[in-house]
Formats: sequence, structure tokens, C-alpha cells
Amino acid sequence: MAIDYSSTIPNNVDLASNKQLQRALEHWQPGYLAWWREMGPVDSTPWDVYLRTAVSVDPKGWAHFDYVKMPDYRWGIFLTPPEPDRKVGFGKHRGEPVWNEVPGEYRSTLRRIIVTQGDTEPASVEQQRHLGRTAPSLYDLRNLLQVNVEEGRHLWAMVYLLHAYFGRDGREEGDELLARRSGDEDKPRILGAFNERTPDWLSFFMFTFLTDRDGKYQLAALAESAFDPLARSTRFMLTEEAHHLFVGESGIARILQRTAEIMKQHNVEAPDQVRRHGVIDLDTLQRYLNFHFSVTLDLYGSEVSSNASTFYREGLKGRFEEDKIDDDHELSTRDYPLLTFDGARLVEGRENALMTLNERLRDDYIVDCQAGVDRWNKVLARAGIARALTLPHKAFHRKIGVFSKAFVSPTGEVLSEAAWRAREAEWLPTKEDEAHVQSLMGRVIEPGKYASYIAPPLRGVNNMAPDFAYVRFN
Ligand code: BYC
Ligand code: FE
Ligand code: FE
Repeated sequence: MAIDYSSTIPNNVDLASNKQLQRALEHWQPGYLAWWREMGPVDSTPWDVYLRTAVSVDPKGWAHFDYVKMPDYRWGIFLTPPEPDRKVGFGKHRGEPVWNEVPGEYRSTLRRIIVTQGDTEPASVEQQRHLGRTAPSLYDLRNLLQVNVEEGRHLWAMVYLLHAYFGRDGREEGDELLARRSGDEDKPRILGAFNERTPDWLSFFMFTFLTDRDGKYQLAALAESAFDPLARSTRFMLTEEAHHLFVGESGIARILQRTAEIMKQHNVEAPDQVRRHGVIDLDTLQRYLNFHFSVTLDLYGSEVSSNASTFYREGLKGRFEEDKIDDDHELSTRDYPLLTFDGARLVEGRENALMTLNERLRDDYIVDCQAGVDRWNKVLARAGIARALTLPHKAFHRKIGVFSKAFVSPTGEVLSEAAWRAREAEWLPTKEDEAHVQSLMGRVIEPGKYASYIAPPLRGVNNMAPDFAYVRFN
């Protein structure tokens, strides 16, 4: 179905034919806009921003680019079209037709998954709201705001499901999603990483490379769901997610490019000497990577999880690319390799495959991260720098799961707490690192100009000229 942009809430779900639902969402909408004004990008109300908007859910033709005032962005409800005769692909309902209503017995579990997913979306907008003040260029500012409006739309996607399928409970959850606040002591966001700060652009690019990639993997697992409206919502969200990952990967690649150029040009390696030239040294980049990677690994939950096995058995949440996996898609008699901690050492073992689905998704995610880090390292290699960034060991600096009790170095050695703390400043961003990064965060708003620490992009958004004014401040 085509997207209807004539109604208050753009949608391709024929909202006009369900007056009750339409009224409920129109009732939620002012609260959403009030939240955006309070917690969305600071000072951005008068700006015209060169944004893309969904005009169709067709993968080839959905994007339309134009200047938009962000509060007027048309947030809406877009689902990919139903796949005819789609069948449940895993769990005990495998082979049965997918559901267009929520089975009563799975109501509270599904609601909770949707709320957890929905909660991350506004959380990330809250985390990033101050970054506009220190944008390294108009191009980057525009990309930040594009990510922000799409995360806002992802909240719409989940709130639509809550309103359409979960009655009064769903509407209450929709209100709660606007009431929690990232980092708030009394009403924090649900998952740990979404209460951390994103104080600078290095953090922002690490976040979009690493944490938005958790989004990709969790959304892909939900895209397998037997609850078809959830599968169709998350499939469309995934098309938007690709841009967020691009922003993170290319952002860090451009920072590496500048750092490498300076190291070569001035023949310097020591961090303090590199820093003097207005770029970010490789040790600091590695520490930010260590931090964001470890915090994001926690988002997958415990290694052994009965919740995850229930989600799978009931057909609510699958594996990454479930249909490409050649097995029985029930897993009750299978096992999966699992690294654990026995109190003294890291131990390789095996566990029931159904119980280890969080770990499996985390492992799939790590492979994808590694591929991105390899591409970053090519930037260094091409510039003639004989150093590389590495992902830390998966047991390093964990707060959730079995490794939360262990003190493990980035290379995977188990240490005493004292020995670990003695070296923490080598491994995680220090106050000095943060101060240096912060010192580079001036605001650059002249079209075509970039801050000292970051190279220009290879090409402009929608192939615009290098000096295109992506944002007009008015
Ligand atoms: N922080 O069996 P366990 C995105 C809780 S990112 C705090 O280990 P489970 C985006 C857990 O709730 C994608 N609490 O975990 C990215 C449970 O509580 P109860 C977000 C945590 O349930 C960037 C207990 O610990 N989407 O879209 O198997 C920008 C033990 O649970 C954490 C989703 O996450 C944590 N990190 O799995 C914008 C998908 N981890 O039951 C957006 C939906 C666990 O003891 N969520 N706990 O009260 C899920 O599928 C699951 O909830 C999780 C956790 C995978 C997150
Ligand atoms: Fe999102
Ligand atoms: Fe995202």
C-alpha cells in the first residue's frame, strides 16, 4: 500500500479506516512532539535541514531528499508489504501461518520485547541532543539530524504496534516511552548503554558504528517474528538503520584518515605529539572503541538465558537470518560453543543451543564489527601507518552476564581486580582523553569546511556538491 501523506500521521497501514486507533495515535502525537521539543536536538527548531523522507516502502524508491524544518518532519508508520502466505520459520509453531493478532498467551512477553526495543529509540535521541552545538561540519550535522529523526520514527513504529495490538496496556506503555529519560536516576531508560553519555562526536561515531549495529542485529532477529506486524515494522526499520551504520563507520574512517595524515606529515607517533596537531591519537581511539564495544556487548543479555529460549520457542524472536541457517529451527537437541568464567579462568564449553541464543546473536554481531574494524585498518595501512585497531576480548569490561564477575584485559587475560584497576587507564577513556577530544569539538558551519580532526567525506549526501549547505540556520 502507498504511503498516505495527506493525513495527520503519514502511514501505509490504512489508518483512516480504523478511527479508534487513529484517534489514539493522534492523542499520543502531541506528547511525542512535546518530547521532541524538550529532549530532541537543542536549538534546532528554526533550522532547515536537507533530510530524506520515506515516500514509499519499495526498497528502490523510498527516499525523497529536501529541506525540512525538523519539528515538521513527517514521522509516520511504515511497514514493509505483507509477504503472501508467510509461515512461522522457527520454534514450536514452525510451518504455521504467521499471526496478524497477538495470541493471548504471548501478550505480555511480546509487549515487553516491543517496549524494550521502543525505549532505545528516544533514548538515543536524548543522548545525542547536544551534539549539534559541536558539529565538525554541516555535512555531519545533517547526518546527525537524519539519524535523530529516524530514531524518532522508530519510536513511532513501536508505539503503533503497542496501540494497535495491546489495548489499554499498550497505550500506557506508549506514554511511559515518552516519560523515561536517558541517564535519569529516577526514570532511566531500560537498557544500560542507553543511559551512558554521548558527549562528543568520537562517542557519537562509535555509538552509531557499534550500538546502532546492536539495533541491526536485534531488529533482524525481530524481523523473523511470527507476529507479522512486528516483522514488517522491523524490516522497514532495518532499511533506515543501514544509514546509521554508515554514519558511524565513515565517521571513524575519516577521523583515522586525518590522524594518519598528521602522523605521516609530521613524522610523529607519541600520543601527546599527535594531539598537538589537532587530531585524535590512535590510543584514544582504541580506548573509545574498547568502551563502546564492551558496553554494547552487554545489550545482548546473559549468555545463558531462559528468556531468550522462550522468545524463540514461542516464535517471537528468531536468530539473525534464520532462514539461511541449515538446521531444524527448533534447537532443543542441539548445542552451541560457549565461553564462560569458572571463577578463576575463562573456559570453553558447550551449552544447549536454545539457552544460548543471546550469545549466538552477540557472536554474529562481533563478526560484523570485526569486518568494519578491518575496513578501518585499511585506512591506516593505505596511509602507511603500521598500527591497527582491535576489538577487545568479549569478556573485557562487562556488566551483564557471566563475565561481569571477572576482571579481564582486552587481550583476554584474567586478572585480579587490583591488577585490572592498575591498568584501566590504558584500556578505557580517561579524563585526559575526554578533555582532549572535547577540546577539538569546535563548531564548523561554513559549507565545505571540516574540523581539524576529521577528513571530508568521499562524496556528499545525495551526491550534492562539496560546499552544499546541508543546514540553513535562519
Ligand atoms: N541492561 O535473560 P537476560 C537499537 C535484563 S538497539 C539492563 O540476560 P534477555 C538502537 C533483562 O531485561 C536494539 N538490563 O536477557 C541502537 C532481564 O530482566 P528480568 C534494542 C538488562 O531478556 C542505537 C535480566 O536482565 N532492541 O535498536 O534474554 C540507537 C536477565 O535477562 C540488560 C532490543 O534489545 C542490559 N543491557 O535479553 C537506537 C530487542 N540485558 O527479566 C536504537 C528487544 C538484560 O530479570 N530486547 N537485562 O527483569 C530483547 O530482546 C531482550 O530484552 C534483551 C535482553 C536481548 C535486551
Ligand atoms: Fe532505531
Ligand atoms: Fe539506528
